[in-house]
Amino acid sequence: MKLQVVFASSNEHKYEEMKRLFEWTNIELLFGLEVLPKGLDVEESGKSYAENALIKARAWSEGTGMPAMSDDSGLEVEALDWRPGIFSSRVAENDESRIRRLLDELGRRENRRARFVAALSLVLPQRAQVWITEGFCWGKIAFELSGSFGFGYDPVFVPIGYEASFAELGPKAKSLISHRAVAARALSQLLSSGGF
Ligand code: ITT
Repeated sequence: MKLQVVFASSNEHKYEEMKRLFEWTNIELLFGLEVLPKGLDVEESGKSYAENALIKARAWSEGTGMPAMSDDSGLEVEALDWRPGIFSSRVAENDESRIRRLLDELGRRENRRARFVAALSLVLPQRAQVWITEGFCWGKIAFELSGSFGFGYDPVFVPIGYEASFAELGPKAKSLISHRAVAARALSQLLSSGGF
């Protein structure tokens, strides 16, 4: 039987990606808002993705009494001194204004090198265990938006080796090469090497 794990997030897009990434493992991810309909207001006070991921997973595990998995992620842009980074979701109210702000700040700058980062944390209270992994995906910021798949900065992020944005490439490409996919593979490898 699969182990039921609550996904410590109110971001449904992230949940859909994570569910797909863990489908073949012996973990069944349940969307946080379906387990706790009012959600949890967790202060992401950490100084790194890993710290914030752990804060979220711990809070949801305590709030539900279940094992919990979280994702803390962000976009880092070289020409902006690697901002917005861990503040990626907090720089503006919605995806559209976050992207507008990013494109305005970058202007016509030629250096558009960027990377997505994701830290995943899994808290297993019954075993008193905590697992954390990190994944990166390098690419560049496009001059304009394109595509309609995904969420967040996907319409302006072109992964290295491709000529289309994540929002054009869609879920198949993301589940192979995204920061989240890399971190998810590392986590499932760790779990299987730990006899999970
Ligand atoms: P939870 O904390 O509830 O999980 P959130 O959206 O606030 O949801 P984060 O604090 O981890 O999540 O912020 C991540 C932000 O980074 C997210 O809002 C996007 O703007 C961006 N981001 C992360 N992964 C992304 C991806 O795969 N595609 C596009 N943008 C992404």
